[in-house]
Amino acid sequence: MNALVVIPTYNERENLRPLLDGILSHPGTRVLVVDDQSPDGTGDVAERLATEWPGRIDVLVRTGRKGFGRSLLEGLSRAISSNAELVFQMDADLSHDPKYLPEMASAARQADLVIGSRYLTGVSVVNWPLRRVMLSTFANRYIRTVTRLSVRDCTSGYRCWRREALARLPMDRIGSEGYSFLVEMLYLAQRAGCRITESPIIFVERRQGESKMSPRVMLESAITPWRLRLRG
Ligand SMILES: Nc1nc2c(ncn2[C@@H]2O[C@H](COP(=O)(O)OP(=O)(O)OP(=O)(O)O)[C@@H](O)[C@H]2O)c(=O)[nH]1
Ligand SMILES: [Mg+2]
Repeated sequence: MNALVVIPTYNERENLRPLLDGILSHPGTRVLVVDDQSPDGTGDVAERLATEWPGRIDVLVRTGRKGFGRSLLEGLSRAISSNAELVFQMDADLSHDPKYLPEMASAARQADLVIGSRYLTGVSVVNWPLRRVMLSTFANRYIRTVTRLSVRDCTSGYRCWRREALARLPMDRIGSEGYSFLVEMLYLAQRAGCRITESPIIFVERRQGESKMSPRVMLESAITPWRLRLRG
Protein backbone atom coordinates (compact mmCIF):
# COMPACT_ATOMS: atom_id res chain seq x y z
CA MET A 1 0.00 0.00 0.00
CA ASN A 2 1.15 3.54 -0.77
CA ALA A 3 -1.40 5.57 1.13
CA LEU A 4 -1.74 8.93 2.82
CA VAL A 5 -4.45 9.16 5.49
CA VAL A 6 -5.88 12.66 6.06
CA ILE A 7 -7.41 13.22 9.50
CA PRO A 8 -9.06 16.47 10.60
CA THR A 9 -8.86 16.87 14.37
CA TYR A 10 -10.45 19.11 16.94
CA ASN A 11 -10.03 18.17 20.61
CA GLU A 12 -9.11 14.53 20.06
CA ARG A 13 -6.09 14.27 22.35
CA GLU A 14 -7.08 10.92 23.93
CA ASN A 15 -7.96 9.33 20.61
CA LEU A 16 -4.97 10.27 18.50
CA ARG A 17 -2.36 7.82 19.77
CA PRO A 18 -4.45 4.64 19.48
CA LEU A 19 -5.69 5.79 16.09
CA LEU A 20 -2.28 6.63 14.63
CA ASP A 21 -0.67 3.50 16.08
CA GLY A 22 -3.45 1.47 14.45
CA ILE A 23 -3.02 3.13 11.07
CA LEU A 24 0.77 3.08 11.00
CA SER A 25 0.91 -0.61 11.88
CA HIS A 26 -0.09 -1.10 8.23
CA PRO A 27 3.05 -0.89 6.05
CA GLY A 28 3.05 1.80 3.37
CA THR A 29 0.79 4.22 5.21
CA ARG A 30 1.47 7.82 6.17
CA VAL A 31 -0.73 10.24 8.06
CA LEU A 32 -1.54 13.93 7.71
CA VAL A 33 -3.16 15.36 10.83
CA VAL A 34 -5.02 18.61 10.13
CA ASP A 35 -5.57 20.30 13.46
CA ASP A 36 -7.49 23.52 14.07
CA GLN A 37 -5.33 24.55 17.02
CA SER A 38 -7.37 22.34 19.35
CA PRO A 39 -7.50 23.91 22.83
CA ASP A 40 -6.92 20.47 24.43
CA GLY A 41 -3.43 20.18 22.89
CA THR A 42 -4.20 17.58 20.21
CA GLY A 43 -1.61 19.32 18.02
CA ASP A 44 1.14 18.73 20.61
CA VAL A 45 0.21 15.06 20.86
CA ALA A 46 0.42 14.86 17.07
CA GLU A 47 3.87 16.50 17.04
CA ARG A 48 5.09 14.06 19.69
CA LEU A 49 3.80 11.08 17.73
CA ALA A 50 5.52 12.47 14.63
CA THR A 51 8.88 12.16 16.36
CA GLU A 52 8.05 8.59 17.40
CA TRP A 53 7.15 7.61 13.83
CA PRO A 54 9.85 9.40 11.80
CA GLY A 55 8.76 10.24 8.26
CA ARG A 56 5.29 8.75 8.71
CA ILE A 57 3.33 11.65 10.24
CA ASP A 58 2.87 15.23 9.08
CA VAL A 59 1.01 17.78 11.15
CA LEU A 60 -0.74 20.70 9.53
CA VAL A 61 -1.69 23.32 12.10
CA ARG A 62 -4.33 25.60 10.63
CA THR A 63 -4.54 29.26 11.46
CA GLY A 64 -7.42 30.49 9.30
CA ARG A 65 -11.13 29.97 9.89
CA LYS A 66 -11.79 26.72 11.67
CA GLY A 67 -14.06 23.97 10.41
CA PHE A 68 -14.37 20.32 9.44
CA GLY A 69 -14.92 21.00 5.73
CA ARG A 70 -12.18 23.60 5.45
CA SER A 71 -9.71 21.34 7.25
CA LEU A 72 -10.51 18.37 5.08
CA LEU A 73 -10.26 20.51 1.96
CA GLU A 74 -6.84 21.76 2.97
CA GLY A 75 -5.64 18.27 3.90
CA LEU A 76 -6.93 16.66 0.71
CA SER A 77 -5.44 19.43 -1.43
CA ARG A 78 -2.10 18.76 0.13
CA ALA A 79 -2.56 15.02 -0.38
CA ILE A 80 -3.17 15.62 -4.09
CA SER A 81 0.34 16.99 -4.45
CA SER A 82 1.88 14.04 -2.62
CA ASN A 83 3.12 10.91 -4.36
CA ALA A 84 0.62 8.62 -2.61
CA GLU A 85 -1.37 6.28 -4.82
CA LEU A 86 -4.29 6.24 -2.40
CA VAL A 87 -5.67 9.02 -0.24
CA PHE A 88 -7.80 8.05 2.74
CA GLN A 89 -9.89 10.35 4.88
CA MET A 90 -11.12 9.32 8.30
CA ASP A 91 -12.34 10.70 11.62
CA ALA A 92 -10.06 10.85 14.65
CA ASP A 93 -12.57 9.68 17.24
CA LEU A 94 -11.96 5.92 16.74
CA SER A 95 -15.33 5.52 15.01
CA HIS A 96 -13.38 4.45 11.93
CA ASP A 97 -11.30 1.37 12.67
CA PRO A 98 -7.92 1.29 10.86
CA LYS A 99 -8.34 -2.47 10.42
CA TYR A 100 -10.45 -1.74 7.34
CA LEU A 101 -7.66 0.12 5.52
CA PRO A 102 -6.32 -2.93 3.60
CA GLU A 103 -9.81 -4.04 2.51
CA MET A 104 -10.67 -0.56 1.30
CA ALA A 105 -7.31 -0.30 -0.45
CA SER A 106 -7.92 -3.53 -2.31
CA ALA A 107 -11.43 -2.38 -3.30
CA ALA A 108 -9.74 0.73 -4.75
CA ARG A 109 -8.06 -1.46 -7.35
CA GLN A 110 -11.39 -1.49 -9.19
CA ALA A 111 -12.67 1.91 -8.10
CA ASP A 112 -11.77 5.58 -7.90
CA LEU A 113 -13.56 6.05 -4.60
CA VAL A 114 -14.32 3.50 -1.90
CA ILE A 115 -16.78 4.44 0.83
CA GLY A 116 -16.44 2.73 4.22
CA SER A 117 -20.14 2.05 4.48
CA ARG A 118 -22.41 1.46 7.47
CA TYR A 119 -25.48 0.65 5.42
CA LEU A 120 -24.63 -2.28 3.20
CA THR A 121 -26.13 -4.92 5.45
CA GLY A 122 -28.70 -3.24 7.67
CA VAL A 123 -27.17 -0.62 9.94
CA SER A 124 -23.67 -1.49 11.21
CA VAL A 125 -23.19 0.91 14.10
CA VAL A 126 -22.21 0.33 17.72
CA ASN A 127 -23.43 2.48 20.61
CA TRP A 128 -25.89 4.64 18.77
CA PRO A 129 -29.16 5.43 20.49
CA LEU A 130 -32.23 4.63 18.40
CA ARG A 131 -32.87 8.29 17.59
CA ARG A 132 -29.39 8.63 16.11
CA VAL A 133 -29.93 5.53 13.95
CA MET A 134 -33.22 7.00 12.77
CA LEU A 135 -31.71 10.41 12.08
CA SER A 136 -28.86 8.97 10.04
CA THR A 137 -31.14 6.59 8.13
CA PHE A 138 -33.53 9.41 7.36
CA ALA A 139 -30.67 11.76 6.38
CA ASN A 140 -29.28 9.23 3.92
CA ARG A 141 -32.66 8.54 2.38
CA TYR A 142 -33.30 12.28 2.07
CA ILE A 143 -29.92 12.91 0.44
CA ARG A 144 -30.30 10.03 -1.99
CA THR A 145 -33.79 11.08 -3.01
CA VAL A 146 -32.94 14.73 -3.55
CA THR A 147 -29.52 14.33 -5.17
CA ARG A 148 -30.13 10.96 -6.91
CA LEU A 149 -26.84 9.68 -5.52
CA SER A 150 -26.75 5.90 -5.68
CA VAL A 151 -24.39 5.31 -2.75
CA ARG A 152 -26.05 3.84 0.36
CA ASP A 153 -23.89 5.69 2.90
CA CYS A 154 -23.58 9.25 1.62
CA THR A 155 -22.43 10.71 4.93
CA SER A 156 -19.61 8.36 5.84
CA GLY A 157 -16.35 10.19 6.43
CA TYR A 158 -14.28 7.02 5.98
CA ARG A 159 -13.22 7.06 2.34
CA CYS A 160 -10.42 5.96 0.08
CA TRP A 161 -9.65 7.81 -3.14
CA ARG A 162 -7.33 7.01 -5.97
CA ARG A 163 -5.22 10.15 -5.87
CA GLU A 164 -5.53 10.86 -9.61
CA ALA A 165 -9.32 10.72 -9.36
CA LEU A 166 -9.33 13.08 -6.40
CA ALA A 167 -7.09 15.47 -8.31
CA ARG A 168 -9.65 15.70 -11.12
CA LEU A 169 -12.48 16.97 -8.88
CA PRO A 170 -13.31 20.69 -9.01
CA MET A 171 -12.88 21.05 -5.27
CA ASP A 172 -12.81 24.84 -5.46
CA ARG A 173 -16.56 24.66 -6.20
CA ILE A 174 -17.40 23.17 -2.81
CA GLY A 175 -19.62 25.48 -0.77
CA SER A 176 -20.36 23.35 2.33
CA GLU A 177 -18.46 23.70 5.56
CA GLY A 178 -19.85 21.09 7.96
CA TYR A 179 -20.58 17.44 7.32
CA SER A 180 -22.41 18.34 4.10
CA PHE A 181 -18.94 18.72 2.73
CA LEU A 182 -18.90 14.93 2.52
CA VAL A 183 -22.13 14.84 0.52
CA GLU A 184 -20.90 17.54 -1.81
CA MET A 185 -17.64 15.75 -2.52
CA LEU A 186 -19.52 12.57 -3.28
CA TYR A 187 -21.78 14.46 -5.63
CA LEU A 188 -18.81 15.95 -7.46
CA ALA A 189 -17.24 12.50 -7.70
CA GLN A 190 -20.36 10.97 -9.22
CA ARG A 191 -20.70 13.88 -11.67
CA ALA A 192 -17.06 13.55 -12.64
CA GLY A 193 -17.74 9.92 -13.59
CA CYS A 194 -15.71 8.37 -10.79
CA ARG A 195 -16.22 4.64 -10.25
CA ILE A 196 -17.64 4.55 -6.71
CA THR A 197 -17.97 1.45 -4.58
CA GLU A 198 -18.78 0.69 -0.94
CA SER A 199 -16.93 -1.54 1.46
CA PRO A 200 -18.63 -2.61 4.71
CA ILE A 201 -17.44 -1.19 8.04
CA ILE A 202 -18.76 -1.36 11.57
CA PHE A 203 -18.89 2.18 12.90
CA VAL A 204 -18.28 2.65 16.62
CA GLU A 205 -19.60 5.81 18.29
CA ARG A 206 -16.97 7.95 20.01
CA ARG A 207 -16.22 7.34 23.68
CA GLN A 208 -13.80 10.21 24.31
CA GLY A 209 -14.25 13.84 23.43
CA GLU A 210 -17.30 15.71 22.26
CA SER A 211 -19.47 15.82 19.19
CA LYS A 212 -19.32 19.02 17.16
CA MET A 213 -22.84 18.70 15.77
CA SER A 214 -24.67 22.06 15.92
CA PRO A 215 -28.00 23.50 14.71
CA ARG A 216 -26.13 25.37 11.99
CA VAL A 217 -24.58 22.15 10.71
CA MET A 218 -28.01 20.47 10.73
CA LEU A 219 -29.51 23.33 8.72
CA GLU A 220 -26.73 23.17 6.18
CA SER A 221 -27.31 19.41 5.87
CA ALA A 222 -30.97 19.98 5.05
CA ILE A 223 -30.25 22.61 2.40
CA THR A 224 -27.18 21.20 0.67
CA PRO A 225 -28.89 18.35 -1.26
CA TRP A 226 -31.31 20.87 -2.81
CA ARG A 227 -28.50 23.28 -3.63
CA LEU A 228 -26.60 20.50 -5.39
CA ARG A 229 -29.65 19.35 -7.32
CA LEU A 230 -30.63 22.85 -8.43
CA ARG A 231 -27.10 23.75 -9.44
CA GLY A 232 -26.94 20.55 -11.46
N1 LIG B 1 -9.72 20.38 12.04
C1 LIG B 1 -10.99 20.23 12.45
N2 LIG B 1 -11.50 19.01 12.68
C2 LIG B 1 -12.77 18.91 13.11
C3 LIG B 1 -13.60 20.03 13.33
N3 LIG B 1 -14.82 19.59 13.76
C4 LIG B 1 -14.73 18.24 13.79
N4 LIG B 1 -13.50 17.83 13.42
C5 LIG B 1 -12.99 16.46 13.31
O1 LIG B 1 -13.76 15.81 12.32
C6 LIG B 1 -13.99 14.45 12.67
C7 LIG B 1 -15.49 14.20 12.77
O2 LIG B 1 -16.05 14.99 13.81
P1 LIG B 1 -17.03 14.38 14.93
O3 LIG B 1 -17.18 15.36 16.01
O4 LIG B 1 -16.58 13.00 15.29
O5 LIG B 1 -18.38 14.31 14.13
P2 LIG B 1 -19.50 13.22 14.24
O6 LIG B 1 -18.87 11.87 14.01
O7 LIG B 1 -20.59 13.64 13.35
O8 LIG B 1 -19.99 13.36 15.76
P3 LIG B 1 -19.84 12.31 16.97
O9 LIG B 1 -21.09 11.50 16.94
O10 LIG B 1 -19.73 13.09 18.23
O11 LIG B 1 -18.62 11.50 16.74
C8 LIG B 1 -13.26 14.24 13.99
O12 LIG B 1 -11.97 13.75 13.71
C9 LIG B 1 -13.17 15.65 14.56
O13 LIG B 1 -12.09 15.83 15.46
C10 LIG B 1 -13.04 21.33 13.08
O14 LIG B 1 -13.67 22.37 13.25
N5 LIG B 1 -11.74 21.37 12.65
MG1 LIG C 1 -17.49 11.12 15.23
